[in-house]
Amino acid sequence: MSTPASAYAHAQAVYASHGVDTEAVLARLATIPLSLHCWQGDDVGGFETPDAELSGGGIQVTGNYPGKARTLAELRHDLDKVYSLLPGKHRLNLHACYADLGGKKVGRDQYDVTHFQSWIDWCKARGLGLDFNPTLFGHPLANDGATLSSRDEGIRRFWIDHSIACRKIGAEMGRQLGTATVTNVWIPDGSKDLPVDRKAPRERLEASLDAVFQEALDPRHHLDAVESKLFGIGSESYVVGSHEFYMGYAVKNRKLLCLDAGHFHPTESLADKISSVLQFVPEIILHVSRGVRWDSDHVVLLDDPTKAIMEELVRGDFLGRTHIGLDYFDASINRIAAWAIGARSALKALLLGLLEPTARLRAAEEAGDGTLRLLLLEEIKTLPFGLVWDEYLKRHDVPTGDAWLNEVKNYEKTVLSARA
Ligand code: RNT
Ligand code: ZN
Repeated sequence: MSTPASAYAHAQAVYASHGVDTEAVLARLATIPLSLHCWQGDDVGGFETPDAELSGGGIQVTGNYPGKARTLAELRHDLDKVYSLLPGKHRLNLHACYADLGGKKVGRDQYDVTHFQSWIDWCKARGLGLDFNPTLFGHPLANDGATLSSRDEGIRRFWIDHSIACRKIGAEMGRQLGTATVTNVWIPDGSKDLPVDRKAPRERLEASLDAVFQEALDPRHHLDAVESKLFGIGSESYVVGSHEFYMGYAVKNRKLLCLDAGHFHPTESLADKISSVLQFVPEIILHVSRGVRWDSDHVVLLDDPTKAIMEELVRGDFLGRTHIGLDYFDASINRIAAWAIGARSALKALLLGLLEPTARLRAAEEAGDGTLRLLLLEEIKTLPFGLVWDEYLKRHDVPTGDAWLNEVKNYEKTVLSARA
């Protein structure tokens, strides 16, 4: 259903009465990229071997909805579909296990840019920036739950070499595409049951990271990030790379910190962390996700935690120091729809944040008028935000409402159903 032009004009007038210029907001929104995670398309498997699938690492994809991408070509085809459902220009977030090895067996420690040139070219043709991640899971040398913190020097060396290779690849991606690649290190290391020694693995992890980051890379092409976690499947009692560990590491070494919405106690607010963290680290990455009872990586929704994150980025003027990435994987529903629902929800939350009459709220707060502040926060919730969102989609030639569901259904009928 298309929105009559007068509907947007009405919304524009309502927001203007709150001191918000919707035209300026739509122009700003169009400049903010999401880094779309490649791994929703094939359940975090990658294509290093013909039957690659996620194993180990304590992250878990559930569901077996038909139509999963089986090859790089299929994944790219699916990505094109997803991008066509998103308003604005975005980025691609790639994991090293999506290397284009041309059927050859190559050790992860031997990866170089040639294995990713087809991705760089693909992104260049579409005007997409690239972000990157070494893959320290789904591999025999990660099976005993330790990589960069392993007691075994050979295992540590292998993952250090892989991570070094990935930084070099990331820097080349950033150079060729003319926009810095953020390479994010997340490791699954931890222990299912109570460890006696919590110290030595963390000391080894710090030493390994120092080795990984030894070579300085040009920040115009490349930025380093580290991602913490609270617990995982098989690492319930201890995670080497905890929040305190990486917060300390990032502050000490001027690295970016990656905050994943599923990686904290469920009652903690990720939104609340942003202003603290950005006081001490130069920039952050967000992994916008939705944990349900645990780090389950459900599809992102326009829910209160997501809205609070985006609100905070706007209120604190943090957008210029934040790289917004997505991190969820659901194989129980149409994967393309899952991808697009989550990304569209993140964009909606961002739009809502940008539409907030923050100046009025701030004035109430500064005047010590908590009553007015609360009243306004409630009133804002029923402003005609949906009309502005539809206008944004329309201007970017992206389907709204029913139309977009039809597109996904057509894609399922014509493309996905042919994948046995
Ligand atoms: C795992 C982390 C990590 C992964 C991706 C695939 O708990 O969130 O970011 O989801 O690297
Ligand atoms: Zn994450």
